[in-house]
Order: sequence, then C-alpha cells, then structure tokens
Amino acid sequence: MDLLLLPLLLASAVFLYALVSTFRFQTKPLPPRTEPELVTPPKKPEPAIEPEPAIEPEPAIEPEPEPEPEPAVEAIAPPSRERLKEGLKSTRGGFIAKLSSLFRNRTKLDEAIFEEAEEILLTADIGVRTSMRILEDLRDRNAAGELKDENSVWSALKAGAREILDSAGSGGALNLGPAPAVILIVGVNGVGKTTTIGKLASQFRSQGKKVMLAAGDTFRAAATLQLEVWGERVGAETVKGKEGADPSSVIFEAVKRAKEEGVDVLICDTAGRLHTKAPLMEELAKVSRTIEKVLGRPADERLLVLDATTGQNAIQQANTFKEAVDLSGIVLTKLDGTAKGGVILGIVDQHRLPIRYIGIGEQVGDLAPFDTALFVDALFERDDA
Ligand SMILES: Nc1nc2c(ncn2[C@@H]2O[C@H](COP(=O)(O)OP(=O)(O)O)[C@@H](O)[C@H]2O)c(=O)[nH]1
Ligand SMILES: [Mg+2]
Repeated sequence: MDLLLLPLLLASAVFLYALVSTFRFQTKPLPPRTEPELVTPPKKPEPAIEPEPAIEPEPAIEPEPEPEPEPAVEAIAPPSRERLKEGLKSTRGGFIAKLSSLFRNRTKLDEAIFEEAEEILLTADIGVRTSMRILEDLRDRNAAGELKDENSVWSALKAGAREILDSAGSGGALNLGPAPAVILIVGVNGVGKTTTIGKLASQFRSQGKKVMLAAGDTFRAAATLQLEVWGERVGAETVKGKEGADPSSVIFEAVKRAKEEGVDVLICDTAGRLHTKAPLMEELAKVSRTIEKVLGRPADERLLVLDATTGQNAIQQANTFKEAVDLSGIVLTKLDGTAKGGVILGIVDQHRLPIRYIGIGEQVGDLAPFDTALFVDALFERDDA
C-alpha cells in the first residue's frame, strides 16, 4: 500500500512544481509599493434642489380663429328718456325746485307769490321778457279761475313753457336735403361745437349713414386734431387743411369730396374765436357762401351752438351770429351742468330759432334730439313732489 502511494506522491510533487514555476514565469514582478497620495475626495456636489416639476400647462384650448377686429366705432343712438331726466337734474334742482316749493299747497295765488315767481324765473336766466310772458299767462289763468291748486299751477307753467318752445318749431327731424346733406356748425370757442359734431356724427353712423367731417377751425392745429380724433372714433373721414389755411378752402374741398365720394352727411366745424370782432363773422359768411356755391344750395342746417351755463350771454351770442349766418336752429349744450337751464326758454322766445339738439354731458351718447313735450316733462318733473 505504501509502495503504491509513493510514486503517486512523487508524481503530484512534480506536477505541483511545474505548476508553480509556470505561474511564476508568467506574473510580472509587482511594482514597488508607493504610499498612495492623500487626495481629498472632491466634495460631493450638493444635490441640486430638484426643480419642482413645472406644472404641465393646461392643454391650450385651441384659440378660435381671431375675428377680424371690428373698428371700434362708436355709433350711438340718442339718450333715453331716463338719461334725459338725469341730465336735467341740476336745472330741476334749481329754478324748478324753487317754483315747486313756492306753489306747494297753494290754493290761492296773490301778487306776492307772482313777484316771488318772477324773481325765481329771472335768476334762472330765462330773461326779463320771457319771464314776464310766462307770468302774464299765469295771471290771466288765475284771473279766469283756472288755478285752483298746486297741480293746476304746475300744468299751467308746463303749458306756458311748451308754447314758447313750440313757437319756433323746436324739435323734429333735421331738414336735410339730398346727399350729401351739409350741416354747418357755428358758435363761440368752448361752447361744445366739436364735441357736438362728434356726437351727431355718431348718431348718423348708428343710422348707417356715411359721414364726413370738415375741419373748418384752422386757427389751431389742436382743433383739427380734436375733430380727427372724433372722426376716427365714430368712423367718419375728416377733411382738413394746413394750420392757418383759409377755412373756406377746407370747406370747399370737403363739399367737393362729399359729392364725389357718396357721403350722406357732411358736418362742418368752424372756429369760434373773437366773436365780437368782425373777421370771424366775415369768415363765417364766406364759409356759408362757399357751401352754397359748391353744393348748389345753402347748407341744409346752419346750427348755432350755445352753452347753457353762460346764461344770458348765450342770448347775446345768438344776436352776433345771426348777422353772419342765416341760422336754422340751435344746439344748447351743457344743460347737465347748470341750474340755469331756463335760458332755453329765453333763447327761443327772443330769437324764434328752434332748438334742434341739447347736450346733456360730455359722452358720445349725451346729445338728445330736441322733443318739446319730452323735454318739458323731464324738466318740470318735481323730484320733491
Ligand atoms: N357737461 C358737458 N360738457 C360739454 C357738453 N358739450 C361739450 N362739453 C365740453 O365742453 C368743452 C368744450 O367743447 P368743444 O367741443 O371743444 O368746444 P368748441 O370750442 O366749441 O369746439 C369740452 O370739454 C367738452 O367736453 C355738454 O353737453 N355737457
Ligand atoms: Mg372746436
């Protein structure tokens, strides 16, 4: 058994030796050991704060195809009855309220009351002549036994006011000729001519009419610009000249173009400076003649714009303008800002000129075509009754 193991052990030893030497032969000698350099491990970058996941945008609703932007044109119809009443509030709170409290609970009118009424009418800038006329009517009715109570006095006052306003044919539509109808606007600086033109143009536009404006106030560039702004706002073309140009030449051009371009209504703005001096009146007379020449007839409406807040002064202004232009009617502006709205009676009574429109505010919709009955009702409505 031992004898058998011996060669086997020998063979294993040889095999092992061979194996070990082969292995040695093949391995490279190890490089000399060096101390590893001390390397500070790079600082781990702070973990970046994970940005909040962006809120997924709501899936955009597919935009409707943009509608073609409507030109922002303000074509506005006249004010409502309610708006008219609101606009006349100051005047109602003025002489109307005073008259109302004077006559409240009266069953008998005596001379003292008539005198007090006269004072109230005069302070409302109705004018002496017109005030006398109204009082005379009241006295007559009183003598005839018609004024038995507060309500009958009030009805009599309203009837008197209506009679005066109707006497000049106030209200109703403008008398416009075949297209192009031409409206000439005159009046002192600041009364509201340009604003009235803008409002008026807006109303015509709301009726689907093609409107053109003529910048006849060439005195200041700003005046032309103001009219142009209105024109753009309401969708009307503005014909203008250079600053200081002859207003008649601008108006001439405008009437010519209105004819060529199928315009329905041409509204002519004019200057209003120095109404006491002759040149403006000559200028306006020339403008009138120019329109007549190119149009073949006078301007269909020749409207004088008066500012109600100027009271009796407005009545004087009408005298001056009447001499230059054959006026066809009056636009009374700023009735919203005055307790002296009674001046409307004085103007009509003295000048026998119909009221065409009244201005009751600065907004584009604040121009009311004049309607006597509506106006008198709105004016004489007793807020305190
Ligand atoms: N409260 C009020 N202001 C008005 C009225 N009409 C015009 N205005 C204002 O009066 C000022 C003068 O108006 P404008 O049109 O320039 O007068 P123009 O010089 O005669 O052309 C402006 O500030 C207008 O807004 C109205 O009816 N009521
Ligand atoms: Mg003006």
